[in-house]
Amino acid sequence: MAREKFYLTTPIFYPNGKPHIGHAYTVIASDALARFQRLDGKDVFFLTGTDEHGLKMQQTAEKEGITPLELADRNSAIFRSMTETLGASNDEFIRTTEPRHYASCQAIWKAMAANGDIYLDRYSGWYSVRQEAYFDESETTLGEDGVRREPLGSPVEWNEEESYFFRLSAYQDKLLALYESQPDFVGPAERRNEVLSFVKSGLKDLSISRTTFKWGVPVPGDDKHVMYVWVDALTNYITAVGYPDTKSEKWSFWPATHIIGKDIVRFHAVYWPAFLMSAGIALPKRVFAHGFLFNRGEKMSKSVGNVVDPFTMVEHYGLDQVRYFFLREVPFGQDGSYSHEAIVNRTNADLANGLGNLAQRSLSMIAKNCGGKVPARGDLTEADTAILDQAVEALAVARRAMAEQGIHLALAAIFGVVSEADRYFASQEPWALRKTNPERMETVLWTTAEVVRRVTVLCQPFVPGSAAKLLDLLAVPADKRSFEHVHADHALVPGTALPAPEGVFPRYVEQDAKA
Ligand code: ME8
Repeated sequence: MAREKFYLTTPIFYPNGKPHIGHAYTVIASDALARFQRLDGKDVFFLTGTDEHGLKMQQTAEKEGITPLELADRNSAIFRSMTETLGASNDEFIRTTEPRHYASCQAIWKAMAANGDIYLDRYSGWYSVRQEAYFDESETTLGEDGVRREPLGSPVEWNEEESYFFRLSAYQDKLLALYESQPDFVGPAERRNEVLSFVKSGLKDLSISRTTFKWGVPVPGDDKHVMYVWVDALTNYITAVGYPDTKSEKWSFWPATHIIGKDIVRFHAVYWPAFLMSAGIALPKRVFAHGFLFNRGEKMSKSVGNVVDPFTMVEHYGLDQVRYFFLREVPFGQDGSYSHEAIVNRTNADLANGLGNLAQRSLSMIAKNCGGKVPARGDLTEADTAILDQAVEALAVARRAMAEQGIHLALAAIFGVVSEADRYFASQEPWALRKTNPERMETVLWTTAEVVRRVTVLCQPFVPGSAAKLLDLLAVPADKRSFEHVHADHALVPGTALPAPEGVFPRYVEQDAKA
């Protein structure tokens, strides 16, 4: 039977500078979502990349005295290496300067034009280079410093030129009908409301080309114009799955679920579906916007260095620690903050003292008392069955949560089982049973190890490296690690030889305390 397809995207990032922790956050969260569906049996295509055209890229390059492509090459490579450092499992990394992308942009442009939605006129209005967006005069404010700014604070400049327009105004009712008929098209609810009120307040036609600079995809049939960078950028999502070749095998991944930050909801939930409707292309399944991260910088320890640099952060705390922290601590969809204390507290409590400690205690008892083999499983008591079942139930809860991007809720359910298993282990006192009832001790150790196995299989999307090590320690074969194997049918087999146990989640120790 053909597996269900699942296509997930991150925004493509501007490589006008180096990646920061906000970019890393989007990649980590999207990676967890993609890995989860893969482990749950879907045929997943996970895409990230860089957005290399536009005035911002051109101006930054000019300041540095290099070409925009040189700037893009240099920084795109750093973004790519960030995805590797973060353990991202993206299937492709797209760059908008690739030839296949030019072809795809020109094809969607022609399709929109053929539908009568593109016309030539003059544009005059305010443009923010930082946002790469046009603003109504009413959306801007003139500061005391004489600088006019858009609502997020970046300066806008007056721009007047010949421009192609997209007939966005013709899509107001169709978009409202979309949000109505597909209530989960935009999430979370706050973002959906924001989009609804923006569209209800009336849509103006959108300027979609520029003549004052050249760094973009040429408009088909009119080389004086390059496409507005957002037309080009959004189109990456279909380029990557083969557009305009909609007969290709890859195209069967479309439509996608788009994960973005809350700053770019309007582009994804208003402009993008309008372009797609115009071009006769299926609409995305969902656009989910996460919140913004804020650095409680003053609390970060000096030894951490530049903490907004994702590379430094991973080096300092460990990859899975960083991944776990952001995924568990910040409710996905809401704003969040990070600080040294919060990272240390969260990862020490849940990883080192939680799952790590439970695994280490049970596995070292097994090594010492059961000949380094999976212990014998006697009759199970109610307490044994209860904790074993909880791990299976956590899969159902996590599945429901992840279907709605509730990453923190999935993790809460999974780590709830770890806490429960800790209490089970403490109350069963296997160390005391060693002399009084060794058979029962083995059953308790088997149960604990089996719960650790189930929980660890579920942890893979979030802390992939550590979970793999832990599954190695439990001698779980590589092809027995997907979610279908959480079930009791795939339980640890007594007598299986286990490798010597070792710690998987090191406890963070303060630098000063180490000295
Ligand atoms: O907007 N907290 O690229 P960009 C959380 N090229 N996430 C953050 C963040 C923060 N403080 N800062 C940035 C663009 N992000 C366009 C996108 S898509 C077709 C084109 C993340 O480099 C968040 O995902 O400015 C946000 O949406 C994205 O980076 C913006 O990245």
